[in-house]
Amino acid sequence: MLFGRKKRKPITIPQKKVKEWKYTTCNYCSTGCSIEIGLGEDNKIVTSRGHAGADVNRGKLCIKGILEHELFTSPGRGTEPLIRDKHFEEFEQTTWDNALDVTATKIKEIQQKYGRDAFAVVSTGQLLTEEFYTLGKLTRGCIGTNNYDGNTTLCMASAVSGYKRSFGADGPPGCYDDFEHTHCFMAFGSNLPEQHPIIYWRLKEALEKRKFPLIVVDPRVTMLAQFADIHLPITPGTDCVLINSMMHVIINEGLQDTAYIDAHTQGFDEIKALVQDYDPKVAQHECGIDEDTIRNVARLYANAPAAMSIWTMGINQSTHGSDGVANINNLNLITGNIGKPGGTSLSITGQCNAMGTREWSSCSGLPGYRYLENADDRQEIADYWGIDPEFFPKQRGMAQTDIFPAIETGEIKGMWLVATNPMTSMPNTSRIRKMLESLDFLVVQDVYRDVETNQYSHVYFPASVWSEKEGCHTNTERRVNLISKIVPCFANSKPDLWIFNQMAKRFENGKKIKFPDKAEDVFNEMKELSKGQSYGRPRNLDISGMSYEKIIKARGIQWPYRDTDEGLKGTPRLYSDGIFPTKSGKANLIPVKFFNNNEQPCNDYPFWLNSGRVVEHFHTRTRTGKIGNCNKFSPTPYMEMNPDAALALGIEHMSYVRLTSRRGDAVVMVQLTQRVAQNMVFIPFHFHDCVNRLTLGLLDPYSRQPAFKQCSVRIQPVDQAEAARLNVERRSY
Ligand SMILES: Nc1nc2c(c(=O)[nH]1)N[C@H]1C(S)=C(S)[C@@H](COP(=O)(O)OP(=O)(O)OC[C@H]3O[C@@H](n4cnc5c(=O)[nH]c(N)nc54)[C@H](O)[C@@H]3O)O[C@H]1N2
Ligand SMILES: Nc1nc2c(c(=O)[nH]1)N[C@H]1C(S)=C(S)[C@@H](COP(=O)(O)OP(=O)(O)OC[C@H]3O[C@@H](n4cnc5c(=O)[nH]c(N)nc54)[C@H](O)[C@@H]3O)O[C@H]1N2
Ligand code: SF4
Ligand SMILES: [Mo]
Repeated sequence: MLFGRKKRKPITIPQKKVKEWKYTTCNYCSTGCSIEIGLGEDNKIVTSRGHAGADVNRGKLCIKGILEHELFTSPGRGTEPLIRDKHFEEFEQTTWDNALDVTATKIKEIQQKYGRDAFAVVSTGQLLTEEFYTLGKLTRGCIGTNNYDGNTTLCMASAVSGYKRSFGADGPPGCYDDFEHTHCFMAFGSNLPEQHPIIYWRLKEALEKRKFPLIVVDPRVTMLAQFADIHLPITPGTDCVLINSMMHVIINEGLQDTAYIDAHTQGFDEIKALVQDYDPKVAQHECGIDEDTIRNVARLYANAPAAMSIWTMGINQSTHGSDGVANINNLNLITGNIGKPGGTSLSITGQCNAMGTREWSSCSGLPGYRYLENADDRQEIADYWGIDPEFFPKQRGMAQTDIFPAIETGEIKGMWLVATNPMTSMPNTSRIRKMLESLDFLVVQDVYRDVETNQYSHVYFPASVWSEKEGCHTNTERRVNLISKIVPCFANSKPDLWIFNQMAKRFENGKKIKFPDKAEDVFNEMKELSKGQSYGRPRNLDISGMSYEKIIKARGIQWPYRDTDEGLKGTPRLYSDGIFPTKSGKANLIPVKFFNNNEQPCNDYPFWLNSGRVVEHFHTRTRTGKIGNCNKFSPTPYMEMNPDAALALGIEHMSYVRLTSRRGDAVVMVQLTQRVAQNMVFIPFHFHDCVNRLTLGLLDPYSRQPAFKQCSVRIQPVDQAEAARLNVERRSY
């Protein structure tokens, strides 16, 4: 029997006529989806699809990945190197040789006049790992500045710092497969459905097979919170109080895993003593979660045969970021939930290759998780590169968030920015603008010449993007995957690897160190450096068994994967044997005493200002701002506001308002929604001259990561016609 219209014509999607599918990996978020790009008759790209055989995404892609192939010819791409004397003059087109010569000369001039560290290099989490390793060689081995860091300080630094303090080394110990085994899932400050849609899909799949509690800690009713069994709308910045209080309940009720604690951890007595101060009766007033809920969640977590936590920026971007991570690790250690299926402390990484930069870029040390502070590590790398170990500093220099203020004090005179856009992404825009304006020399290396930061540069290097080049990424679950070169480089843009190699030739040590042209040869160097022992135990970050061929065949391999390993699987979990890369082999339990040092709402600035992301945009919109559908979903800077709070101020849905903080002001459109509480507003940070004009960005003492999500503002109505005009002017894309 037929239903519906008799002559219904089924919707048909026109055939795309794909001649060949090419393998690559997504270059936006850290989920690490495998993509196949379809080439038509004339080798032009006609479509993309998720790779059905890839374990990460199993054929799925999100809205960004599916349209990523439109990037190659998107507007604003850099075509030729550009140069000018002063940042306010017009650019002139120049040759690569001249742009590189001028830059090398300027770097040397600044270093001779003011010292080696007066020139800073700031990179990203979005290059290929081979490029990161090469930039590290260039910066640490040739240029020799110690003020070298990346935007991962805005993003993952707290996770790195917390992992190192708890386990002795960086590296997320869990994997997506843990969803299939867990009996209790707790997410802190992470909005998976929007920010890691395919990780969320993996979680949903697991939940559909077998129900387990989903607990979400987030001051905002995010999409993940809407799907949660228990939502804890925490007072901003107080996650450590909640976790201490959960541990209070667990320890006082004897729910901890004493056998695991005794065998694999140190410091339990200190934790036990500290959490006595965090009785839920008291803690509830500080963290905003009622005492019964704290007890209930603590019991659920501790009684589960396997429980896991994930977290993202709600934890990392905080003055207690590193402590928050250490405390999540504490919770998992005392309940015996590390390294077992479904029991883990899994930091969800941000950018596509934030892991690659942590592993290989030498930003915070030397390649392969080696330390500048360790003489053996310095010697080993100096020998491998063929230079004098005395060329290396003996301790790490400044982080990105300290490098910028050092421009104000005159310590930093020149800077090279690679694939990052601080004019939009750093806190307190007007201060950042003044810093960039006052540099003697700024070189910007970006795929787009219209990126806001390029307004302040003296030299611009046009870089090639994503599948215009070849190399690896590492995703959230330590999976190394391959980006293949599928299209030629756009115009006269060059791969970042090429740019670094050319620059190396202009420095003395560049003649001593090998700088291979081919990405795979660079990968082979990294493989060699990943082998062997670290502090008397086999190195975890071991990729010596991998090759490009094997990676494609497996659609990504998780490290450690040693040259003695059989099969293509890699290692899904770290620390399954309960042995940690610390001196004693035991994990550290770290007591976290909480004190509230955030800017808090007050009479003058009565609202919490929270910021983050939406699914359709990536960061500062250099890419998604230009790709059809992505920008159509949210083309305008906007703010989520509670309807009752708006009513009290006479503010209407879809009207413009002005926000003012102690730093500056911003005009945005209001979206009324119950997602935010009456005393809070939320603004996606994707728009230039918007939320980061307002943010304070106090720094975490360990990681130097800014607290992007906690500061205070006031809100006033504005002249609607003027605001609309301003908004049109601002929408430059
Ligand atoms: N679509 C899209 N996806 C992305 C990105 C993107 O730009 N667009 N960027 C990638 C990158 S680099 C990153 S780092 C990740 C970020 O991924 P997420 O961290 O998931 O995203 P955010 O929206 O920054 O912040 C997550 C949540 O933290 C909450 N939060 C704020 N303050 C607190 C607090 O004090 N405690 C707790 N528990 N939560 C709090 C916010 O309300 C917000 O919902 O996303 C990655 N994926
Ligand atoms: N208020 C607020 N601010 C935030 C955050 C927040 O939650 N709230 N989140 C912070 C976080 S977690 C992050 S990660 C940062 C991100 O901050 P940014 O790194 O400044 O943001 P992006 O827009 O990703 O900048 C990357 C640049 O690299 C370019 N690019 C892409 N691929 C390549 C390539 O292969 N080669 C080269 N040379 N260039 C390339 C892009 O065009 C883009 O201009 O923002 C931070 N800022
Ligand atoms: S989930 Fe992340 S990695 Fe996967 S397609 Fe979307 S942006 Fe790309
Ligand atoms: Mo990030």
